[in-house]
Amino acid sequence: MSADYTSATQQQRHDWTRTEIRALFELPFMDLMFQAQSVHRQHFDPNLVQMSTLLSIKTGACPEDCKYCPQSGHYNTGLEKEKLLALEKVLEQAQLAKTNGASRFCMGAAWKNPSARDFPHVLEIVRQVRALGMETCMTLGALDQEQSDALAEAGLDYYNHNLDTSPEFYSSIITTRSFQDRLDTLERVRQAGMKVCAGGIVGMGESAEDRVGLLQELANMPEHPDSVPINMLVKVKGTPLQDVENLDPFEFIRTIAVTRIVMPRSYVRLSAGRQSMNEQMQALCFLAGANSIFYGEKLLTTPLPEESADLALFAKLGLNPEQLHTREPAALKPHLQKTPREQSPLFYPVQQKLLTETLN
Ligand code: SAM
Ligand code: DTB
Ligand code: SF4
Repeated sequence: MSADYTSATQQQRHDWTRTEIRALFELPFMDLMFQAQSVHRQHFDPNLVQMSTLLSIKTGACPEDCKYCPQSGHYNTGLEKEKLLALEKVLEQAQLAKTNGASRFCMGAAWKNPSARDFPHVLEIVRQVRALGMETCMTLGALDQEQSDALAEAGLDYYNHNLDTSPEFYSSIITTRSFQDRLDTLERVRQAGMKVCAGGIVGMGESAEDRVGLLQELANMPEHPDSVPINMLVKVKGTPLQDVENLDPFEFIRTIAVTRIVMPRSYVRLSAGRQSMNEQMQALCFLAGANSIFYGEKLLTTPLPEESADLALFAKLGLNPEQLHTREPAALKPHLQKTPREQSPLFYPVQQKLLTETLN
């Protein structure tokens, strides 16, 4: 029988062994879900979900060769490349995201690292998005210490930089940088005082042991990442992983549950791949301890579920979007509040504490 990590006295640990993490993955599904939900309830309101909206501020032609990525310049995915977006365009999208109920605006650029030429523009984007009253997140590739400090100074709240997979599988997926390079950037981000967003991708043909290895690396960093995105591979035509075998959905749900247990206070994001998941699978991910999603029209280049579909699911489950800096439900715009379920006498009225006022 594996250890029970549900006790309220469990501290954040940084010494997880692979044997312990493997044992969690191998628990009977019901036992794993119970442990994950019990841990989740010690630290979070189980009915609140943090919502982030993504924008690609520089698209395609990336010099890195990540085998999963539609934006790598090494593969022909038919993606339309775009230069770094003008400030006004970014602000327009950030305002829209805020109006639609997102509390964090995440901006991604297909770079190996930001250039000296583009960097001042990036800093200005951070300052101005922040002035709209949203949390800011960026993912721009590798950073040196000076760049990390400047981003923190400009007011960037989160930096996203994923470990993606286990150290031993890493070079089968990416050859243009190393696992250690990723750890080094994350350390600089932490030194600069920004919050860390770091997670990975599953469903790339990795072994079960690689999923164990990824979670061990994340959990044993000097501090747990504040936010841990767990991406299910979106198979994009033209990438080397376009035909990789599907991962069993239960294996994905188990990955979310184990992430919740080994990093009990981190936001666990049910990240890429939701478009191919049905409502029941997403509900099991929330039950396993996921409490954050990407919400909006698209991820970076691939589509997300319709916003109305997400809100309909939230209404069915009695989930609410989390409001910025508080762990209170957010006030949704009235046009987003009515769902078919609420209007139908066929369903029980699930208590969803939606407020009536608008966000602005
Ligand atoms: N270029 C920066 C970097 O790699 O850090 C930022 C952008 S990159 C697109 C951010 C993350 O998106 C990757 O680390 C990866 O985890 C995820 N990602 C990219 N393509 C994906 C795909 N097809 N399916 C799932 N996740 C993906
Ligand atoms: C993360 O872990 N996933 C997001 C965000 N961080 C930047 C990106 C997912 C990208 C999926 C493929 C695309 O849309 O291009
Ligand atoms: Fe470039 Fe990031 Fe895509 Fe890798 S994941 S190819 S670094 S945009």
